[in-house]
Amino acid sequence: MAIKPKNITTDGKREMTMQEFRAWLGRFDTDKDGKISRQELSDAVRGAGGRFAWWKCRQGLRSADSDGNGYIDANEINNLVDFAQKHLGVRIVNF
Ligand SMILES: [Ca+2]
Ligand SMILES: [Ca+2]
Repeated sequence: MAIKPKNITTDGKREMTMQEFRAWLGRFDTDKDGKISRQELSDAVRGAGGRFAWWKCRQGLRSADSDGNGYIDANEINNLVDFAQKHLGVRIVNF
């Protein structure tokens, strides 16, 4: 899946707003249920470069999934921001 990088910072991170981040994550919601499952998150990580260990993904899911149902839903996407900035090569900017 080709992601067109719009803004790449000097350290190689992709800058996006929270809105863009949600939209970007939405592309990985392959079954369109509005939630990011563990599998979908793993695909997202792979799409972002693929050099990250599976357990990191699981860790990210576990820390972001505050109600522990195994899915990142719309309210929990905010929790993913930290993970994404560390492991997905993105930087969330506020406007
Ligand atoms: Ca889904
Ligand atoms: Ca959840």
